[in-house]
Amino acid sequence: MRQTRTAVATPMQSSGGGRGIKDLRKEMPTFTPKNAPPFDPRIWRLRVGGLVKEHLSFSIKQIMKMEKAKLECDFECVEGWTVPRNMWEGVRLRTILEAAGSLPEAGFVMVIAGSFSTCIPLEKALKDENILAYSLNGSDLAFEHGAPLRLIFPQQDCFDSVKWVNNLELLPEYRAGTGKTIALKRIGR
Ligand SMILES: Nc1nc2c(c(=O)[nH]1)N[C@H]1C(S)=C(S)[C@@H](COP(=O)(O)O)O[C@H]1N2
Ligand SMILES: [Mo]
Repeated sequence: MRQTRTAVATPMQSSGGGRGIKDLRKEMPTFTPKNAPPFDPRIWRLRVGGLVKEHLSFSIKQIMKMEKAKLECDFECVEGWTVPRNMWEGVRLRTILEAAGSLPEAGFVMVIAGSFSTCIPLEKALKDENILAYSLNGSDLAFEHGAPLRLIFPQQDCFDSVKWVNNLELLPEYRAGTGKTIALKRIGR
């Protein structure tokens, strides 16, 4: 059974005065945009294309058999909340990208989940800490947190940690993704 995670806001004393409250949460809050792509494990694939030596497509079973990686990190959203110490488990983004092999002209990777996307320099994408996660804090990742597979890209903005990733596209140049605009619009910015 999947756990339903609810947001628990725990007001904390801030040392710096000002507004005086830091929005520290115990669990990742849940919000599922209406356009979240549906997940059917029988037909779901992660596709890797664009400037790669080999176009690849993985089932979630295949991904779960690949070398596992764990990452403990805080998750901070531009909205102002933080969830400390999440334990993510999955496969390194690097493992998937190296399986396809990037062509020398590739400079960026577009991480795509349906109409939500973010464009990352390949050099940053290949760092060991970036995980395509299928597990959070010891449980299967819940759909609202991006199952079957979500990126955790700890050195970037919250909207770069794309949920429901189903496509990686290697590009020669930077092309703006839609994620930042979608995420900022949601919080009225
Ligand atoms: N596909 C997709 N991924 C997404 C988003 C989204 O709207 N769609 N929102 C981003 C933002 S702004 C945040 S803060 C986190 C929230 O993750 P959570 O829903 O697991 O708490 O997901 C990120 N990844
Ligand atoms: Mo966010």
